Amino acid sequence: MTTAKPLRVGMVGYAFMGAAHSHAWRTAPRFFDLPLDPQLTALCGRNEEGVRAAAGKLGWGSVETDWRRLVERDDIDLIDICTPGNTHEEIAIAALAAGKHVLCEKPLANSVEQAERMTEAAQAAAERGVLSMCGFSYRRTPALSLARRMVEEGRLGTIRHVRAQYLQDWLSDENAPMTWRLDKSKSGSGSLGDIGAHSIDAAQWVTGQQISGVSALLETFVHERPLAGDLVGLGGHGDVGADAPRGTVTVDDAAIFSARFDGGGNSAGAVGVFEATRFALGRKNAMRLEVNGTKASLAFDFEDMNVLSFYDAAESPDAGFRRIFVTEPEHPYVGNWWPTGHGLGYEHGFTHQVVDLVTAIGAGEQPSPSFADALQVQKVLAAVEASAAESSRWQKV
Ligand code: SOE
Repeated sequence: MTTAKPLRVGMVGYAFMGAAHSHAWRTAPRFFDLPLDPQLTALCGRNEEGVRAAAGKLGWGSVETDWRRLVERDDIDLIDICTPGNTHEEIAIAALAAGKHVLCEKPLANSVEQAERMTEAAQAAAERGVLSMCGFSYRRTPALSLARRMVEEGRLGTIRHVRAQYLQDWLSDENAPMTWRLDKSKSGSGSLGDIGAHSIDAAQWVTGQQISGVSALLETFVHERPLAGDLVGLGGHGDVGADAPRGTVTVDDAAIFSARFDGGGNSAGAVGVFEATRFALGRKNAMRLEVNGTKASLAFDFEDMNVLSFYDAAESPDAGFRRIFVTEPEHPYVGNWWPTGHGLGYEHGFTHQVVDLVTAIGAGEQPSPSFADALQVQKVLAAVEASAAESSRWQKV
């Protein structure tokens, strides 16, 4: 039984991310020594029947149907925001003002202006010891954490290329029903902000360089989709027929852009190519990153997430890329789980996110990624949308 002081969590939202975060809050203190002991104190959702059922299933102690009530409760120390992006600003700023730490799902907001106000509130709150983090969980996949460690140790030399793809296919079927992720007023953008944001954050974090400019193309392949009654999540195929009433898709289905990086202040900036789509038929959750340096290259594919591929120019040329199985105790986070070779999954990135957040709060230090880090991602998203809107640079062939 831990002697650590409780950290009483109130979470808003209980769909896919709510389930992943609940698992992380429950599991983190069982596998890692934390300075505070997370408690799943209250779950909030607008639909009372739904949130009660979710609280029972996911292990939350009480329920609320209005996030404003949750934020005011004096038995809550941290607000975890797992709702669509159009609600992030209001909830986060109110929570910070009420002295609650905040974990906010990605992307931080649906616009740079919202993200700037959130970052300002977070910086003011930090001066009062109230801390915040944005949930770019892929950073905490052990293989990507190892990739960053290798770049920081100089093992790749000067970075020349970044190649980032996030490929899913759950909307390839033109009759896959509407979801909040396809409504710009809720999601802010489509593939770009939902999955492209992960690639932008991971590329900047692994290389230590920030994107300084982009040239982009956005595409929407399917402009109308059947409306489904109780659809939740990724496009859960409710029993909608092709003749159901149809709603208008107001976001991108695919985002493609080239990027310049700033060099991280100490070397020539890398160049990058990014792709995010939900129409890569056959690719289910292929979050991929390849970094080419002057001394070595690395490559990661989330669909083979326990492996980091590594090519070292110092080895004999016929050595080729080797597969580092990132399951050794000295690899990031791995030592707290299973013996070598047993592997981890998607949910472990969320548990590691809780571990790092709670450790930072316990130490009174700024968690990473901060809202300011997430604001930088938001600026890249906005630049991609602005570039894609200016077709003037597009050279017809
Ligand atoms: C849907 O594309 C989604 O659930 C994203 O919203 C998540 O951030 C990603 O981790 C998995 O795919």
